[in-house]
Amino acid sequence: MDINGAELITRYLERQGVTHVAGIPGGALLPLYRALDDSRLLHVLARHEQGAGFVAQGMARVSGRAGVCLATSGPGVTNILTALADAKADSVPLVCIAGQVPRPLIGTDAFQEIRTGYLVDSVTKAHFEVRAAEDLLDVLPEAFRIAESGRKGPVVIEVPKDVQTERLKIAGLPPPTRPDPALEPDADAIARAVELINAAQRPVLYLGGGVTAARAHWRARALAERAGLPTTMTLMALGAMPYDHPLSLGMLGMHGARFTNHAIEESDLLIAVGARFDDRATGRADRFAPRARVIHVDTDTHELGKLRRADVTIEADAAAALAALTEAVRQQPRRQWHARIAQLRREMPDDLEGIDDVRRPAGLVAATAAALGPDAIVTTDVGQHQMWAAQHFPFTQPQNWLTSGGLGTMGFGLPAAIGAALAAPERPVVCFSGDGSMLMNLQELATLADLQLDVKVVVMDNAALGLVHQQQQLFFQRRTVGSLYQQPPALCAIAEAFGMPAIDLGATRDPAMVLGEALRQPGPMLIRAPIATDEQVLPMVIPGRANTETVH
Ligand SMILES: Cc1ncc(C[n+]2csc(CCOP(=O)(O)OP(=O)(O)O)c2C)c(N)n1
Ligand SMILES: [Mg+2]
Repeated sequence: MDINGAELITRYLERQGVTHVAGIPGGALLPLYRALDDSRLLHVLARHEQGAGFVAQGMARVSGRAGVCLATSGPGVTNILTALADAKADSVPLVCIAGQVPRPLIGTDAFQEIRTGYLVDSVTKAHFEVRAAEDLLDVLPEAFRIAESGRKGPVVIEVPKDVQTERLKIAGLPPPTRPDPALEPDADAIARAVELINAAQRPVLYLGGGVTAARAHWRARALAERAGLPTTMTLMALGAMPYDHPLSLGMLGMHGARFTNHAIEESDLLIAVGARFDDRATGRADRFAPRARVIHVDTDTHELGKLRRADVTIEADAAAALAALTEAVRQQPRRQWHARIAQLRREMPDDLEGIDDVRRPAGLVAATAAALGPDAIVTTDVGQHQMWAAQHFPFTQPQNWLTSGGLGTMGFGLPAAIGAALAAPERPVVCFSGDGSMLMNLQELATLADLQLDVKVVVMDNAALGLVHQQQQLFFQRRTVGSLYQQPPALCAIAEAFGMPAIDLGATRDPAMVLGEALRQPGPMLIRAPIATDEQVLPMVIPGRANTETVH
């Protein structure tokens, strides 16, 4: 067949099963956009390349397959960097196709020329600088293989404009790519881990985002139930164990429940699966689970022993390792340990203040969850609202929870919600945002209005960069520099100006009823929820201290 480089890209993406590409056109990508018009691929026109990157992330986090985004050379690439870095930090599979100036101009400071490879190197799993159309035959499958194999992540393919128009004759398209087979665990390591689990008196299963990424949550539940393991989750793994499961300890770390952090403090064995001992989860590392031996399961060998020495390391896919452990461990009721945890839970009950009042953060999250039901997909931005959603939304499925955990990127929530709704059009999607984060990718309201997706954006408006404000109040002598807004924007009027309906819970006498009605209405909606500026996310581990030292 006789095609050009751009057509080769679109034909391959179709073959690979890609349905949507999110991006913004520009000079260096126009041949590819010409080819899109002849393809079955649906183009999602974002309003900023960072938004396009997060739309692709939303699709990827829900579907488990690589999301695809497009950015033109120069400013398109610099704009999309944050979304790539975010995908790297949270191990989200992405393929970003970036334009580049024509080959003869590379290295001449041409219009919109940038050294893409140099820029993206530290925030991607791999990047390819294509210099001939026929190289795409190898690069395209390889990019998807790398993005979706092992520890997933973002890959950039840089394609000069004249490579997109270069004609070539090919016998056929490369076949679609499958990820590499999952890494199987070493039998000796499993045997040593099983011995430790069987002998432990106070074990805790510690699940991270790797369990969600591997869709291994049901295997984690099976192991926990067989071996009687109380189970805690990082922010990234919420839902891996349903919130109301008797073995669930909920979230650990900086804003985790106190009894959870205390249970970990008392544990004699930590079984970490797809978790990387991030400082937000561990608090002061040398005081995290100080009496515990450690079994560490991860598909990425660089994580094993990186922050905490492990007694047994298992380099393997989470699902495969959990299956092998479940098959071999002894069934144990562990009544004493469970009784001790129940006692800790009674002594340090969850802070449920405001849970029945939609004008308070906890109540707003709980009422939203009740109205949307268990199938809802939740995205968040970054700040207090993110932590309130994490603490109070009753998660039962980890792939329903999309949050920027590793990089903590304000502006993630809205475009990720758009991507989630594209990947799962039959499901309700809600984005919990903050008045600060909302402004970081506000322009994507236009994308949402175009697409008319069933996405509700609940903005907790506290006229503040609340999480920063809280830390200044607690730890910086109340010097609230730069965290309070003088002139809060009229968010509902803004949404309406973008062509979206909006309601203000602050302008009604019955916010609970209005909220429920708004959430049940199909299509997009912005819901403004005024929140008192002095509301705090509690408990909170004092920065730099052990997880048991909290403000609460
Ligand atoms: C892009 C980016 N810039 C700065 C920060 C630092 N930061 C973390 S939370 C936060 C405040 C977020 O404010 P808002 O979205 O209103 O959420 P709130 O905490 O008020 O609920 C800031 C500035 C960040 N996480 N991301
Ligand atoms: Mg705020």
